[in-house]
Amino acid sequence: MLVQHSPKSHEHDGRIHPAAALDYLPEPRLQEIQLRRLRATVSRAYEHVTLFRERMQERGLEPKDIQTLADMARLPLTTKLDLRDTYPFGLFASPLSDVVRLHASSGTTGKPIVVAYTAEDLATWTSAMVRTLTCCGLSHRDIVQNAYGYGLFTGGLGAHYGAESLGATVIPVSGGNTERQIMIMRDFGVTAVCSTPSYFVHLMEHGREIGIDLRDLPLRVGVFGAEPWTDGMRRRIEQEAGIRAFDIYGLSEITGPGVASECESQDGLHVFEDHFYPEILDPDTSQPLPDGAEGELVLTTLSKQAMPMIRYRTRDITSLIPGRCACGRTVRRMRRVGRRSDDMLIIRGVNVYPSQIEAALLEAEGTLPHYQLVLLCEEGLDQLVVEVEVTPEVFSDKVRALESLQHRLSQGIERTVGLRVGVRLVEPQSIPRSEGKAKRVVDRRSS
Ligand code: DLL
Repeated sequence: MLVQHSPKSHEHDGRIHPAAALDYLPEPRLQEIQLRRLRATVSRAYEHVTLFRERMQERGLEPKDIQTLADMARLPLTTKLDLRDTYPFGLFASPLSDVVRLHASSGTTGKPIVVAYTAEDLATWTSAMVRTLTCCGLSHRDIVQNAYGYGLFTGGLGAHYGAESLGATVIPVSGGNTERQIMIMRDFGVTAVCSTPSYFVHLMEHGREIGIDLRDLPLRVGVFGAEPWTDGMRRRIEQEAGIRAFDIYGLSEITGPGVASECESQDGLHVFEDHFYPEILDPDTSQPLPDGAEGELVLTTLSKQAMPMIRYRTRDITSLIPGRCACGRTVRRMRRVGRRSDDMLIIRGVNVYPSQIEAALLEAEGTLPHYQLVLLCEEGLDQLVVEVEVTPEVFSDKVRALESLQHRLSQGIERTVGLRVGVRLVEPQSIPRSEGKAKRVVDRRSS
C-alpha cells in the first residue's frame, strides 16, 4: 500500500531547530566564541596529548601565547601520518573511561585511523548534523531514508542521530540491498535520502529497471556526500529523480559528516565554524592563502574533547568564498571539494583529476554517470583509459554512432585536461557499483 503522498515542495512551518540558529550569529560574537574555544582546545591538547605538547615546545610555544584567532597560524600542523603513528589511541585527550564511541576510517593503505568521542562530542556532532540537514531544507516532517553505511564509517550514525534529533522520521536502512531500498522509498513515502551520490545514481537506475520512476514518488531531497561529485552529476540527479541534491562534507578525523553543508542557494558549503575552524594553505609551502584562493583545507576542531585536532591537513582542495551567502547565514562558505591533493594522476607529465574527467563525460548525451579511470602501462609509458557506460539506446546503435560519441568524449576530455586519453564505451551495468564511496581509479599497471 502506498502512503499518502506529501507535496514535493515542502514548506517549513517556521519551527527552526535551536542548533540551526547558530548559523546566523553576528560575526563579532562568532569570533569571540571561536577564540574562547580555540584557547580551551589548545590548553586541553597541550595538557593531554604528548605529540602536540612536544611540537608546541619545539616552537617555544605555550597555550597562553594564543591570544587572537590570528595566532592560529603559529600552531603546528597535524597530518594523517600523525594519526597512523600514534595508532590506535595516542592522540586521545580523554581517558577511555570518558570515551563513549570509537569510529575508524580504513583509507587505502595500512592501518585504519581511529577517532574517539565523549558524550559531549556526540552531542556536538549531532547538533552539527542537525544544522547540515536544516541547510538541506529538512525538518521534523521529513521521512529520511539513511542509506549511508552504519558501522565504523561515520556516515550512517552521523546522519542517523542528526535526523532523529531534528525530529524527522528516520529509516536506518544502511547501504546495500538496492531492491529493498526502492521498495522502502516507495512504500514508506520517503521524502529525503542520505547516501553517497554514486550510490544514489545506482538507486535511480535500479528503480528504472523495475519500472519505478523516482519522480513519481514524494522524494524531494538528496543529502549527498563522502566523495567528490560534480555539478554535472548534480544536474543529472536532480533532473532524473525530481529532487534537489545537496552536497555535504566532513571527515572522520574532524567529526564525520557535519563539517560543512550546502544550503538552498547551492552556492558553496557553509562551514559550521563555531566548531570547525577552516584555513586554506598552499599545499606546498604550508603558507595561509587569502579567501577565494584555492589550496588545501586545514581544519581545527574548537569543541572536541576526546580527540581535539589542531590544524589538521585534510588534503582536500577547495577555497573559502568571500562575502555573504544569499540565504542569510553568517558562517563562511567553502567551494565544493572536487579533488584531493593525493588523488592526482600524472599521465605523461599532465596532472589529471578524476573529477575533471567526470565533468567532461557528463557534458555529452548518451553516457551514464558510471565511469572508471583505468591506468595501464604500455611499452613503459603510463596510459589512461576512461571506461564509461553508455545508455542502452546508444549501445544498440550503429557502430558509427558509437564511434562518433567516443570521438566527442575524447575531444571533451582533451579540452578539459589537455591530454588525449583512450575512451572505451562499455555496456550498461558493466562497471562495478558501490554501496558507499565509488572507486573511480583502477590501477592495472602491474598486471
Ligand atoms: O566521508 C564523512 C562523511 C560521511 C561526509 C557522509 C559526508 C557524508 P571519511 O570516510 O573519513 O568521512 O572520508 C573523508 O571524504 O577528506 C574528502 O576527501 C571526502 N569527502 C567527504 N565529503 C565530501 C564531499 C566521510 N562532499 C574524506 N565532496 C574527505 C568531496 C568529500 N569529497
